[in-house]
Amino acid sequence: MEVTAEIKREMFWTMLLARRLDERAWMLHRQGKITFHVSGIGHEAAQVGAAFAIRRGYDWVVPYYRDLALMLALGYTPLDFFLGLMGRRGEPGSGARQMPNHWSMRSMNVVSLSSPVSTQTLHAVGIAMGIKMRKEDKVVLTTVGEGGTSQGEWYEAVNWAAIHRLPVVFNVQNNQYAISEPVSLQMAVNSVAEKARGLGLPGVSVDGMDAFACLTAFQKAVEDARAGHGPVLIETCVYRITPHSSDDDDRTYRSREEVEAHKKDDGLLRTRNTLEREGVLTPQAVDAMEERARQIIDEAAAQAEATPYPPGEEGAFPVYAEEVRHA
Ligand SMILES: Cc1ncc(C[n+]2csc(CCOP(=O)(O)OP(=O)(O)O)c2C)c(N)n1
Ligand SMILES: [Mg+2]
Repeated sequence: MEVTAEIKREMFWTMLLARRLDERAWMLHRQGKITFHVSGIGHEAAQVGAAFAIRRGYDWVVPYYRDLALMLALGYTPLDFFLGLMGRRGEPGSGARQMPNHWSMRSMNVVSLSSPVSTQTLHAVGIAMGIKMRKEDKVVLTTVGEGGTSQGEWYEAVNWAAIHRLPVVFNVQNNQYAISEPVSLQMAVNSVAEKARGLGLPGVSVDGMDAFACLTAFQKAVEDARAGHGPVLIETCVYRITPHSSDDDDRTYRSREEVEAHKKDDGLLRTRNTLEREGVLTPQAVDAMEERARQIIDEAAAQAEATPYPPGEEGAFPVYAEEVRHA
């Protein structure tokens, strides 16, 4: 697929919107308007590269909590995001009963994750098994952090997908930390891609700050999986610029110098520079996008804040097929 100037601009816009939304979430947290935020800052380029490689709305997506940019590329809206953060009525995934960032979107074949890390990898493989049994040509994209690949579930799922040559693209967003735990204490091999090879499927490591390198890698993996050649693992090497979540103080386990160095080589900046150099974007066009993002975010945040909390009775709905009333 040719990556036109239009597609490049759309990818950049999605990354920019994700970044500004995420920054607003941190601000809302500091203002005491939300209680928790888990951030995708630093992961956007890789996520957008993945999202633009699949047939959106046709293929299945089983994401993890950092995937704000991925979800925006699938049509999740800033209002959806804020309703989740603020726990307000009408949040599309769970009616505001899930934690924030436990995305789901029925219309786009996005399946919600459970909070125990890596369990979504098993769900993705189950869906892929169904696709194969029905002889469909759909692909499942699933994401996880590198720490999640230490879980037993991860090995079970990837092993099964390799044995049965299931149409899954496993994306591991390796940001070098699982909360405070550095990658060197998560694995004795040099990369997650190496783990994949040990389980019998191709493992590719790609620079996750380079949105277009990611797009190319995911396009190839999706094509192979769709053609029936089996699963592929893509490790996107990113960096989590923020603390793990709003409950984490990352000063206790990594230096400020390390974080600052990564900020200078961030995927959003890099994409902007590349596109300006190619003449696909001008500084004026970026300014206009910034203004548009600010307006969209202001409106969505205000709308979410004006939305009431769900009434207590909605707590059990639609968990049960029929309304349950307690005496
Ligand atoms: C089974 C399980 N253990 C521990 C946790 C708590 N926890 C939530 S996120 C996280 C870190 C995961 O790190 P990684 O997989 O590298 O993803 P990242 O957050 O870095 O993107 C942990 C330990 C959990 N949710 N589930
Ligand atoms: Mg990690």
